[in-house]
Amino acid sequence: MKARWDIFCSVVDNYGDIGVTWRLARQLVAEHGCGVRLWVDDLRAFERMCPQIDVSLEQQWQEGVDVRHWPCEWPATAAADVVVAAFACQLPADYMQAMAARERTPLWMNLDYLSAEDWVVGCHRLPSVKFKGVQKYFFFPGFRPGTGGLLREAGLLQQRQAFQEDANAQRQFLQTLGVFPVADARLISLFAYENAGLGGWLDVLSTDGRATHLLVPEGRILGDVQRWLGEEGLTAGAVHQRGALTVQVLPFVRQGQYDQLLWCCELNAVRGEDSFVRAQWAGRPLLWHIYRQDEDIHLDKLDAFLELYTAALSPTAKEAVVAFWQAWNTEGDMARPWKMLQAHWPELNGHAQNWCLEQALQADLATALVQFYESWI
Ligand code: TRH
Repeated sequence: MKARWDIFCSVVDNYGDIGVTWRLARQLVAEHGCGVRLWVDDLRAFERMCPQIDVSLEQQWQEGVDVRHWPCEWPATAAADVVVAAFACQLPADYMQAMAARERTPLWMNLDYLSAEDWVVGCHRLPSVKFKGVQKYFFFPGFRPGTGGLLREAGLLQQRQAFQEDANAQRQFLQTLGVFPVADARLISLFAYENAGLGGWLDVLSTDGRATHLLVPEGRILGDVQRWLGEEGLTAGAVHQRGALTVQVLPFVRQGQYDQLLWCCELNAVRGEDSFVRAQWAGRPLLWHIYRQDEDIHLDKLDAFLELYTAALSPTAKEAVVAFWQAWNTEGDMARPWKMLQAHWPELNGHAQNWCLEQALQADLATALVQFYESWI
């Protein structure tokens, strides 16, 4: 009998919490035959990326996953064989009792935040707290060997490659979003938090010798886009041109469609955790807007990733990437680093593909979790 899993997701903000757990839950079902209950406290955030969700239901099946609304009043329920608390969320007290009451205690893990910092390797799979004999473990995703790896569905890179080799498929996909770029336009996707540095970048794109078509899914960066355009109330479908730059607002789409959008673009500006990983699987240069944390500790995480990601680049290409990412994350001047980046584009493009292949050598996160469970029992 395959193991039963309970995954707990508390939506703190935005879409990363549900984005990661929904992806993991589906993969455990589809590729490992696990029985998965996904407990989510905010079905509205879930609905954005999975529109078939019925937010009024306490229980529903979605793509083989038993989706449960995580209610304030916890229902009496038996604990599963494997329990994943995503991003250090606190489990319901009654559920913890149910874990302790099992004849064979469950494997209890905290699925941590993604970081490229080197201490992660030493902490991955270490025991954490204990509750009445039930041991909790840290489980860290990561980029380095010795971490839990990254979420990556089987066949993802082959699918991506076939799509990127098929200009027709890309054109048709973009058309479904209402996107009709002019010939030879540079496609850039822009998913980011509010960023005062955006204007400087858009200025340089609008005066560039090559046309750019900027695709902006509805979200937090839209205010800055509107300010730069001098337009108000932009919603999905809006298209505005300023010089060489066309700005188009897109609807928030399903995760699978968002992947395809990333695969179509020459550069993807992404944020948080899950879109950041998906942009790496796209095999194209990326720009990461890291989630801001108190006392700027996110900047250490940013540096750690940059150190790893740029290790194989030539010194000047590395300098360009570092300058570009740091400017974006400190709301600095984007014009100069953007120009530096252009001078290294072929190298950066090849590097993005190599990085993707290198990361894919590690077991994916879902497989690593299953392997941990198998070695634990
Ligand atoms: O939304 P994010 O900023 O999420 C998170 C949360 O803020 C979280 O609390 C924090 O800890 C974490 O960042 C670091 O960014 P992220 O992680 O990229 O999640 C976005 C999800 O939305 C991802 O699964 C991709 C998905 N998505 C779509 O499905 N369709 C879309 O159109 C877009 C733009 C995104």
